[in-house]
Amino acid sequence: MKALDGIKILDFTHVQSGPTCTQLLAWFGADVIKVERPGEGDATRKQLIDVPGADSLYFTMLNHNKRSITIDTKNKRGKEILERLVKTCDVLVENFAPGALDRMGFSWERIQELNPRMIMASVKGFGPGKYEDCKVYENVAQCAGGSASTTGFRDGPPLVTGAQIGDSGTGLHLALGIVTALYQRERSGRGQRVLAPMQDGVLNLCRVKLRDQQRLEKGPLKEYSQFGEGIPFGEATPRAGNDSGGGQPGRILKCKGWETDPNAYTYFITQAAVWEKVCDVIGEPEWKTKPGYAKPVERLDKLNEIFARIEQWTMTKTKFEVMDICNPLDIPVGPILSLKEIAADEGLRATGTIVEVDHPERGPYLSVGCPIKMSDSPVEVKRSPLLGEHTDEILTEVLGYSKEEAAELRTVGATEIVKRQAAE
Ligand code: CAO
Repeated sequence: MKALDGIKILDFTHVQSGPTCTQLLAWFGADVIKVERPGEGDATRKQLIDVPGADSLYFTMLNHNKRSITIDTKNKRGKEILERLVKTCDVLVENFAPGALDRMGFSWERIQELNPRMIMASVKGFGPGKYEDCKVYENVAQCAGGSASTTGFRDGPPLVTGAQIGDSGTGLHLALGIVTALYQRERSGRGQRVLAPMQDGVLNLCRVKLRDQQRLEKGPLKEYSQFGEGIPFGEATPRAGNDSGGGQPGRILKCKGWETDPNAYTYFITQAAVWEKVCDVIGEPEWKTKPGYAKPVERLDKLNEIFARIEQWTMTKTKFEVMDICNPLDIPVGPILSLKEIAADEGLRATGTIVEVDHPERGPYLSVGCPIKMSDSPVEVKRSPLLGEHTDEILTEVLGYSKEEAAELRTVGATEIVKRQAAE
């Protein structure tokens, strides 16, 4: 048994944000039925192609454990099938551009008429307001949600991060909204709308930066390296390079081999509780009691000097040796791992966070499995569906059409989409 066994998801998502959400729900046991356009499907199927003719890694890595049905929802018969799906499913998840679902004839009001228990969950770029009609991709959300202005170095431009906090981050937010709405439905008997705007999701993850914005109004941010460097603060939370975002100062420091290996670095945190051990490890035992160094607040204007000294030590060790020495002493450090190293990590493979999946078109590939582990709801990662692979079984087994009707619906859908494309 899985946590979401028996829950049917009408997955009307595409690209990354929505598919991340429905993939998680599938891993938790929901039956996720991905509705795609005949002939094309999710645009990511054919984006960033590495194996000619096969679904891309972009698609396969975001759509595990789902079933795919192709329906042209712009024709009459397609709309009929979609209506049946709305009546049958518990949740509709979508991340179309604003207004697309209304134009298709499936407004929230219409969905409630068809199925009052339906939970309708959407990702949009922005919430209600002046930007609500905008189309949004990952980096736009990172910029509008406060991340880009606070990422990077003070003397450089704003930076986007590699972690897909706008897309996958918002998908996570949406998944939480959906399961919470399912829980409420148990008691209310009613569905509801769930909206996760990408700007809001990124801002939620940048919460500490809004904390700093307000602290800045009361005085300089003493844990930022710019304070120790004597550089005045402006009006807004600045970019803080690799400074730690919390109350325990930290930096990225070079390790042995940094001259040739771009990832021979470690993160190093001088947590107050282990300051004395840090001093011993780097060979500065007198700093344990020296005025100006002994107490955390006294050290704030000397962080550059302190981290430069720690770096002299880390440069004599590999990033893994730093970990091996500091970890037993409870000094928080972390090697900068490349994706090559992560792909080979035996620990991540053992827990199923890195998985090898087989695919009929592309053969075996690596993917990220479910990052959330539940003791009573195990996850088995299954390959993503081929386009329309489950159309017949969904029409017959889920929606109750006869085999003949299903065969006819397939032809009608295909014919009508060709006609429409010709007309366009
Ligand atoms: N049959 C027929 N038509 C279909 C269909 C189907 N099965 N599935 C979708 N469509 C149609 C929709 O009806 C819509 O058509 P109209 O514009 O004519 O109403 C169109 O396909 C959907 O298009 P879209 O505008 O959503 O797609 P796009 O590629 O132009 O834009 C994106 C993509 C991501 C910018 C936009 O969907 C968006 O802003 N989504 C919300 C925010 C979001 O999730 N962004 C992150 C995406 S991941 O990086």
